[in-house]
Amino acid sequence: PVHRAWWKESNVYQIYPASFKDSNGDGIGDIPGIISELDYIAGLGVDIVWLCPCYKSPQVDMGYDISDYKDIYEKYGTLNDIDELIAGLHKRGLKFVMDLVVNHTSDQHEWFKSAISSKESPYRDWYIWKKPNYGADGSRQPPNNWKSYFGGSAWEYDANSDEYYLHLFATEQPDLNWENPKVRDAVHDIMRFWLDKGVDGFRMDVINFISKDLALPDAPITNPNEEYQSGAMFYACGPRLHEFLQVMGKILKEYDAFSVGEMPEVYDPLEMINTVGFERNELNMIFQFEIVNLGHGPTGKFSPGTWHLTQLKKIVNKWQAFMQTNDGWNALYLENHDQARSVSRFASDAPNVRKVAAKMLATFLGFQSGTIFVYEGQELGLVNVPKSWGVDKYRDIESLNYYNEQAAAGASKEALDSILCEMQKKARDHARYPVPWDDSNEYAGFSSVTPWMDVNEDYKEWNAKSQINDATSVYSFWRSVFDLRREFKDVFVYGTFTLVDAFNESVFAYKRVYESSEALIVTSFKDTEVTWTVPKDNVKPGKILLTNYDRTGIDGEIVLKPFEAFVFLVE
Ligand code: TEU
Ligand code: CA
Repeated sequence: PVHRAWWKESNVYQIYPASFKDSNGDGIGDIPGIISELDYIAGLGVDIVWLCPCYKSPQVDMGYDISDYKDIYEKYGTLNDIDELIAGLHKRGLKFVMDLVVNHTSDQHEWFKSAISSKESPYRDWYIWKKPNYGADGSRQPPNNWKSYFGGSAWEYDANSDEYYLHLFATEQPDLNWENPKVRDAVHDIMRFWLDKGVDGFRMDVINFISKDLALPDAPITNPNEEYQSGAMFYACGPRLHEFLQVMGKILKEYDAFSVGEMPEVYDPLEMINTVGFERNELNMIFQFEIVNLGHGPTGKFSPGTWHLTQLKKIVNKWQAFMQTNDGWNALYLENHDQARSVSRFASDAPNVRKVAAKMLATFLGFQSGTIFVYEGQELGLVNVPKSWGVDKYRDIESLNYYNEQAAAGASKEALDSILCEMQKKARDHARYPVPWDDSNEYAGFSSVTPWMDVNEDYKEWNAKSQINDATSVYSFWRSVFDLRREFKDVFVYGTFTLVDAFNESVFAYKRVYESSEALIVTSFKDTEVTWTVPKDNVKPGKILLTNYDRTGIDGEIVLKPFEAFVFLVE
């Protein structure tokens, strides 16, 4: 039987502090701006807010490079603002989850500034240092051939000590050495600091990277055109991961705290089931990357790639099945601050269909088994930035490093245009433009001055104010999804999941069953009409619970309109 728990029945809203709302006219979102919109957030019908990192940081990677885990980035606010945010959420019956980024720190963290100052520093082995390799020609080389996610080698040379330090991400994000018990104790102390302040849990950044193969061996050449290779098989899900997670899990259990682990480079749910098995007391759930990696090309995210609905069905079916049979739990998401807008990416942002497409994706995701995560703006049906934006309007280190690295390597104009084309589909920037609140000024009511990143020009029609009181809006549709999950909790939260008409290339249909309760969820991923026959063993009496058009019933053969979606409850 599936264990019941409050975090299985909760819906989560993710906030990116820089882009949510600017309260003090400096063009940057901040915590008081979030506090000013708590009724908007609570009105959506979510139960938990996850706030991306707001700690002290030089902002090389938008706060995922932390220089003080116990203080707040001054442009976002103060520790008092956090206390006020927690109180405001708790008063509305919502919980508050912070982002725990402990695979690495900023290079400006006190620990690292000490570590790099001398080999004798007590903090030296809080990080991962290795002697250089030397080529046949005597040239100095990094300790292995691993690449960083943000370009170049994953190793940075420190001439002062003639050693390299490891950074899987930016050079300003040195990896912590989790083999060192002092590092683990420091992380446990940070967890307790926030849990004691009333924080209800954590999203844990690349948490499956904390245990690495200590030999740090060269990776096989998977991409012959690249100088450096992915070392993921040696740093993802290493030998001591479950040991480290079980210690953190005990602390979380003490507070009945929420936990979701971000786990890139994981494709085998069985491996991860061990992490989220209910009785294992490690994490409540994990973010896997198989859906959001659809459309990535053979040489990485910004190389052309395609995806098909049958691939999506295979992935969803695998994770739904594993979590059902191993008493694990899914974190269900299509967007976050690292992903492009799902309407543009998995459906269509053409003006005449973007609204029904947004509702179709809400239906597709919203009735699966797991905890639903909605990213700021997804509830409004936001889409990618216009194709008219040049590279100069992009802001993200991942996008810009890649583009500039290719340009510096002499990529042709066609090659660079192709990269910009892929950025227009998949860059993290699409999730980071300011949330449009209204059409009160040219900054969509996000700020009174030019924001750190341009607003999307469609804000006049697509903004919160125009949706919150419109029963036909995407915002209202998401609220209905959450209301129905609560009203029919047994079938939508705890029911079984079965694909219906699994080989259909246009329609993603699935069934949820819990004892005598049964629901059929049908979503068309086509921007044209599609004729679809309800498989005969699914033709049963019942009623439409939710539709993104005006469907009133289903019989054997039906014509689905572009991106049509509905939920049918058998009675
Ligand atoms: O992301 C981890 C991660 O793997 C992403 O970099 C992902 O591979 C990439 O964004 C896909 O385009 C986490 C945070 O969510 C991300 O914002 C940080 O940049 C990264 O870790 C480093 O902390
Ligand atoms: Ca501000």
